[in-house]
Order: sequence, then structure tokens, then C-alpha cells
Amino acid sequence: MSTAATTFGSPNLAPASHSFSSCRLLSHGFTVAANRRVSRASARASPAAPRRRPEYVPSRIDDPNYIRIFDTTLRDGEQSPGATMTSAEKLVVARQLALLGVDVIDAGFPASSPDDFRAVRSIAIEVGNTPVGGHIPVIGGLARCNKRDIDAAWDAVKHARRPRINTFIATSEIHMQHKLRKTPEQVVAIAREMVAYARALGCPDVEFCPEDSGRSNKEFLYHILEEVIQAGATTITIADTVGSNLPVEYGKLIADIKANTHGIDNAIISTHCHNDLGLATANTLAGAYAGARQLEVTINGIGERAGNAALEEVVMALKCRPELLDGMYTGINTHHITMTSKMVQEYSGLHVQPHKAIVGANAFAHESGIHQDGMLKYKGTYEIISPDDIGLTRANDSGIVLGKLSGRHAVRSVLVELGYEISDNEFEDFFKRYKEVAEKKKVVLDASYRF
Ligand SMILES: [Mn+2]
Repeated sequence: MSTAATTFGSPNLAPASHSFSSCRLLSHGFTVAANRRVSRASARASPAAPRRRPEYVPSRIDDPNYIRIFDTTLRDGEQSPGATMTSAEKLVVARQLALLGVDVIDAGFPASSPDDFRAVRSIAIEVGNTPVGGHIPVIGGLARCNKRDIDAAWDAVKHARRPRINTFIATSEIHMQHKLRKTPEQVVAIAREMVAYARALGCPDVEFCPEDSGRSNKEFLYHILEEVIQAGATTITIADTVGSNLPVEYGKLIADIKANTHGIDNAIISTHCHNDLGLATANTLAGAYAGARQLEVTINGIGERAGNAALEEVVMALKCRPELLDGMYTGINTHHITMTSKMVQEYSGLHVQPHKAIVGANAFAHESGIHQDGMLKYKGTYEIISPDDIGLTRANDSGIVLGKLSGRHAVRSVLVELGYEISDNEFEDFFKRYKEVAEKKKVVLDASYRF
């Protein structure tokens, strides 16, 4: 239904203007007219007013409300069965992620294959040195806690202006015992040593993730995190690796880590949530609410098994409801969401379901008569987000899709749009016949009204 261009790879897309103001649900309870970008000059004073992205410092963020968006589409997303992308495709997606304004691009796992090493290296060289709207994203590479992986990650990302090594080791009893076959103290020693090794290579920005944090003993987590922060970790990532946490549980885990880990103020806390129970976005927001200031997400929510938290869902929730999220905001230029979603669908081969939040084909479509009537009168009646806000151009302005449940108002407005002028009596006759056809077909006319 979108008419957005489908030629990918061109960096010459729409200008990177930010509009933080066109969400229809605002903190003061008033609404903004549909499809209207509010310029910075006219932006109202509210918690969602545009702010500058704070200067990047690995271990701290000078604005307590700023949320870093760490996109792992090219790493965790690529771990989706069947989603493998070529290094050339990954470079094109990375350019698009920079345009979208993500803070960190998790570009891949350099030790996993020579092609992935090349992909991460070329992203670091090009995207990691090219300012887009005055901003250069951090380029990260994944490494297990061993020297070979860390060396490969560093060799790939060191070309970027802002390189990051992202290393991990499992900390849950079940993983340490059955997968690593190591004692907890051995795991702590390895983590501390490998974080220090990554810093000693010259990497100023090291992320450490206790894998399966969501099922790890909390006291043990506080202990290992204290050790790695002391060894130089600048971001620590709390991963619900298996997607089993509930929002209240995950939020408490982040809050407890913040309250009980010595030295935690010297690092950024990050979320990493999987969607096995359909809770990845909810858990991510609970994490942010509890103090996490980096959120790991993927475009369209792709990723291992049921996927990761979706960038578009997390970012639009933060944008739409800042009053409930303590005024948190991101540096994402949401106008590029639709284009980025389409690109990742095409390159990964993973197509989103029609009712997928934000980017599904039906996310801004209205078929029932009651909803259509509301939409034709005032779009805020049934839409909390302006399609314009995510760069979606609809075939018709109100997102009307004609079907069995459509009413007179919508059917008549479509006829007028098509250039038919008919009397009230003629319309009643037409409408009766329309309903007969509509009962037999799923959609009478597609979004562009072609039979
Ligand atoms: Mn993951």
C-alpha cells in the first residue's frame, strides 16, 4: 500500500529533518493535525520537544533523558534462519541505518566468517567515517570472550571513527554448567581478562554482555559486572537471551543492577530482549523506564527464533508517550522507518505480517465503516501516529480499504475521488450492489482502487 520508492542503496533520500511533534497523543492531551510536519521553529514546549543528540562519550550520556539506539539487524537480525545477507547488501543497510540516525550499528561477528569480517570492515571504513546530519554512528563487532574473536573484531572495527567491541560470555547456571563447562569464578576471570584485553588493544569502547542474564543469579551478575566495569567495560548489556522475562521482572532486574552494582555509574546499561513470548518491546521499555540508556533493537524485529525488540515499535512508543516514559527521547529520524523496513524485508527475505505494528501493510489501513467515517472526519479518531511521521505515503489520504464492513461515507468518498458524480438515489442503488459484491470478496478495491 505504500508508494515509497523501492530503489535501495541511494544515499540521496529525504533530508534528515527531525520531527518530534507529529504524534497524535501528546503529553498535554491535545492533538496535532494529521499529516503535518511541525517545524522546529513552531515546536511547542513539551517533554518531546526536539533536542540535540548529546556528544558521544562511550561510558556516559550527558542528557539523562537521551536513549541510545543500538541496531543489531546486521548481527542478531542476520542470525534469523534464512536471513543471511551478502556483505554488499549489509553495507547498503548500514548506510540506511546511519540515515535513520541509529547511535550504534552492530555490524556483524567478524570471527564467524571471512565474508562477515569484510562486511564489518567495509562498514567501519565507509559508514563509520561518513557524517550524516552531523552524526557518525559507532560501529560495533561481536566477539566471544577469547583473544581470537576479539582480535578479529578489533581488526574489522578499528577503521571506524568510533569503534566498539561487543563481547559476551554466559552467566546463567544452566549455560555455565552445560555449555561452557566452567565454574562461575572461571567465567568472571575470563570476562575481566578479555574486557581488559580489548581495551589494551586500543579500543576505547567495550560492551560486555553476560549472556542469558535474564536467568542468571542476581548476586553473581552484580559481581561479574563490577569486575568488567573495573576492567574497562563502557556499556553492560542485560540480555533476556531466551525471551522468558516478563516486563515487571525485567524492569526490576535492570533497577536491581543499577542499585546494587558497584561502579555502575561508570557504564551505560543496555537492554537486549528477545520476543519468544511477544514481550520484547514491552521488556525493552520496562528496561528503559528502570534506567537503561541503550536499547538493542532490530528493524522489523528480526533476530534469533522469534526475533528481537523491533526498532520501529520501541522508537515510536518513546516518541508517542514521552509523558509516561519520563521524557525519554532518541536521535532517530523516524521519517526513514518505512524505507528502512522495506529494505530489510527485501534483503533478508523476511516479510512482516500485514498487521505488524508500525510497518505492516495494514498498520495504517481502515476497513470498517465506523472507523472509516471517523478517519474521514478526523484522523486522530483512529490513528495515534501520522503515517507521514514514519515516511509512509498512502494511496489515499485516509487509509481507506473497501471491504464488506465499509460504510456509505467511505464508499462515496472513493467514488468522488475517482471522479464519479452521482445523485443520492443513484448512490443508494450503487451501495446496495456494492455490498453484494463485498460479501463475496475479501477486498473490493485495492488501495489504489483498481479492480
Ligand atoms: Mn540476541
